[in-house]
Amino acid sequence: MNTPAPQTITTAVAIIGAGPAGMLLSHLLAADGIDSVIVEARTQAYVLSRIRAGILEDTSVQLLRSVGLGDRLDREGLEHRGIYLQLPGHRQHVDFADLVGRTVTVYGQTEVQKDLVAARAADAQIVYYQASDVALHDITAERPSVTFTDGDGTPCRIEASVIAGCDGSFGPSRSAIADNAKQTWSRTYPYSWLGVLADVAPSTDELIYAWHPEGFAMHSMRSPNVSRFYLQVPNDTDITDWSADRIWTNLQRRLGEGIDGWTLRSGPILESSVLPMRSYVSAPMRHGNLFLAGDAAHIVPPTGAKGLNLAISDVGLLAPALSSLLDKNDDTLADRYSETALRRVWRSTHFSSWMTNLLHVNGDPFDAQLQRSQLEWIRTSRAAAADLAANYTGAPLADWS
Ligand code: RFL
Ligand code: PHB
Repeated sequence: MNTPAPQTITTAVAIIGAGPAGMLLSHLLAADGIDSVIVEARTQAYVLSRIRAGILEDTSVQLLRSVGLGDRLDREGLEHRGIYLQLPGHRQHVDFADLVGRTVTVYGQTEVQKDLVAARAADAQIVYYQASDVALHDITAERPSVTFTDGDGTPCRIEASVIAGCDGSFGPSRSAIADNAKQTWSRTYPYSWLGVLADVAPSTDELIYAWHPEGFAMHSMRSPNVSRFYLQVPNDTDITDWSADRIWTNLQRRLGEGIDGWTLRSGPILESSVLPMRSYVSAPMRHGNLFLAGDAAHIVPPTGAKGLNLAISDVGLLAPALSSLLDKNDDTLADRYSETALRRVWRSTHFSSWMTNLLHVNGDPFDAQLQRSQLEWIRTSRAAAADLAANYTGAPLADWS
């Protein structure tokens, strides 16, 4: 039997991955009149239901607003002027708005993805969901291509001017760059997070990050009616060992210890899972005509709330670079993309790692004293608090160009 000739699709930018990086890149390119086609391994329903990040930096909010994605975000997003940092007996508010004049917004990654899917119809973006055998070819040639089998089993080939690898940390894009053409750095952490989504109104007005001798705990939220919690757990934790009762008891103890009169509201648990923590950077973020963005190039532990924001800022830098390359044949920004994006990536990598080391117990009593001292320092030194605030809220993209 003859193998059928692949169906050929021609576009300017072949994007691999319909996560926030891929979908937003396509939307930003469409605003500049640049065509793109997205290839995604999963179904749309699966992509829209993944519970992940929940906090948008000021820079991310500004970027989403500037490209018509601000309506629901402005209506439903919860603007927070700071966070609470806690030691047993002390809950301290770090007021970002006062310290650095910037805020953050609670708006789940699933909501950002829904807005991007809604915008897709207007952009006439094409997304191939449930694609398999996705492979990149000729990434250093003038016309690279991507082959895959679509959801109906038809072999397809996208011919493009450039490929954007937005396929997360396990996708094929980063591996398409030969080992001798890239450098990687990584760190694993000796603990994980148990993440819990609960159908209950938050018991706090802003996020609580709590250091506790039994392990870090965090109270986040998704909306006025839905709360998100995290507990530090050992790396080999089996989720079935954590009953609802055990989860609520631990959250109440770690989040409430010594805080007079504060109680945690509990409710039905909608989802719970164990998330390992890793820092990872691969450089450069461009090889020939392949550009990497988001988790395809870097992973941060979630403590600093940077993963989604880095995906957004990468494509905020990449879209104008590709537009001037493809529209005006001007490669100045494209040539600078990797260096510019990596400066921001390393800042967030440092901050995420620093926040993680500050708040998680590792069994070493000396480290515990250093952590307590640093938390005390943030409470008493405006300069230390302002440093945290500047990093947490993120600098404007223009500051990195
Ligand atoms: P994504 O969101 O992983 O999207 C990549 C897309 O590529 C698709 N893909 C492929 N498509 C075609 N062919 C292939 N062979 C493919 N292989 C993969 C995937 O199906 C997916 O749709 O990466 P992107 O767009 O760079 O966005 C990055 C963010 O999603 C990520 O940084 C954050 O969600 C990280 N993260 C969290 N960040 C936070 O700030 N706070 C959190 O609480 C938080 N929780 C999380 C997280 C990441 C998680 N992952 C990746 C395991 C919880 C989890 C479980
Ligand atoms: C979340 O709401 O999922 C979240 C918020 C802040 C973080 C990490 C996760 O630092």
